Amino acid sequence: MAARQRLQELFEKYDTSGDGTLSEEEMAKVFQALNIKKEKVEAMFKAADSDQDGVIQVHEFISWLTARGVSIKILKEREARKRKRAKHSEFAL
Ligand SMILES: [Ca+2]
Repeated sequence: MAARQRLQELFEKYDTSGDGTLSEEEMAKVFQALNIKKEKVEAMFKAADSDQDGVIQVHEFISWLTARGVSIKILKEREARKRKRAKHSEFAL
């Protein structure tokens, strides 16, 4: 699967409200997955929100992760671990 498509899917997964953007609340989950410290979250969010409208659009999300050299790999591994843990849950994503 192309990296971009993978990131797009990731975006959609974290967009729990399904409104096509990631709010600060939704991004908090991304930061959590990346083990970003709480005190850095605000600066990180601002860095990602390049048009500064207070939400992260999909292109912002993709270019932010790409610019950070993140870590589809890291996220993938974490996802895989999470999936393993959630294996027996009927509602696991
Ligand atoms: Ca934005």
